[in-house]
Amino acid sequence: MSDIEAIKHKYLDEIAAVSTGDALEAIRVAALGKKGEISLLLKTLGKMTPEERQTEGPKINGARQAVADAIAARKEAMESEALNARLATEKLDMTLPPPSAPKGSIHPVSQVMDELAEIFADLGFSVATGPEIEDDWHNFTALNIPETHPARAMHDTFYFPVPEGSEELPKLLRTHTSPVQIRTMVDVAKKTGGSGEPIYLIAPGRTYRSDSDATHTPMFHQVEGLVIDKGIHMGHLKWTLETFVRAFFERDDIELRLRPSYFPFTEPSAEVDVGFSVENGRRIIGGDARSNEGGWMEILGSGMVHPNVIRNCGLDPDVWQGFAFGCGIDRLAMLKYGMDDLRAFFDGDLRWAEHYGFGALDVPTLSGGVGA
Ligand code: 2NL
Repeated sequence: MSDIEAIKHKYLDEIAAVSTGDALEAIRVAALGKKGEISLLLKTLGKMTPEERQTEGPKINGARQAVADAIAARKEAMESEALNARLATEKLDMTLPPPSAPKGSIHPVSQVMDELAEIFADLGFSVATGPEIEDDWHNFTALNIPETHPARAMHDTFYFPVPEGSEELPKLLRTHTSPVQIRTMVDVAKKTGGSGEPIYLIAPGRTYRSDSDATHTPMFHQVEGLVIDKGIHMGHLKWTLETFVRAFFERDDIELRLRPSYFPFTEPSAEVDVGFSVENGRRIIGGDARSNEGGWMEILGSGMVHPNVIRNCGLDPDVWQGFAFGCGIDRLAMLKYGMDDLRAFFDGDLRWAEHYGFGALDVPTLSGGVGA
């Protein structure tokens, strides 16, 4: 065996025996590095006679190529061995149960809003929304509550600061969702050039009053309803509210009682009570309100839209009449689902949300029972 053959085989043996990347790299440097044994042999070619070069050149180059190929092959083999070793130890057991993922739930207020939308959609009402930061005109003036009206004091309004020297009335956080209906009526009047068209809508959303105790939070939710059409009267109002309350509490034996009241934006105005009774020691909405344990509970305010309000929005009150009502959503949720502390609604305690919340797929439907 020539010297070159011997050198080649020495390296091939070493390469076959090596077991780490570092050791393989050391062999590469010793054989093929700048001062490697085979690299130095290649440099001797220059000093040879052409005849010698003819025979030695292929041998030396062949040895260099063979060693380089062996190193590459060994490297690839070691990498796949390492991968196989990892695959063997890091095997996933697909039969193990997966770790449980935290699951969100639908807040009772959102659930009730969805139920309201479902019930009123069935009666031909759409859902309207609007800004929570309002101006004085949409929140008060248009609703027949002029600047000096005592009803303003009843609202405990949150006002925004006014820039110094400005003559403008302060912006405010809406104290009810009525401005949404005002905006709709104004839009309809504009769109129809004052001639008007029927309006059937509910406006659910956040409202704000500077009030805080066990039954009041500074932010709360309200739903208002508005009907504007020709020949609308109190009978339509009472039927609509009765139908709504029976669908919402999912009982047909719920009675309503309308009591005369006062709101600046309705005339006449009525407070609406629902009858309750006691079943199995628990107070429930519906049943015989006139029984010993029964009684009446106020849940809504309502009335015929004041002609001034219709006129303020650009419609003719001699042509268009309507009714409106307002109701606290948080209170509806408490009554239906048995929560007793309003403040817990907005504390963000996940245990409360988990206990009272609804599954994402518990979509209210009339056929399934809106609260199913
Ligand atoms: C209550 C009373 C009520 C209205 C809200 C209304 C809206 C327009 C015109 C006329 Cl745009 N009225 N809303 C009417 C009567 C009562 O709410 O006690 N809410 C909790």
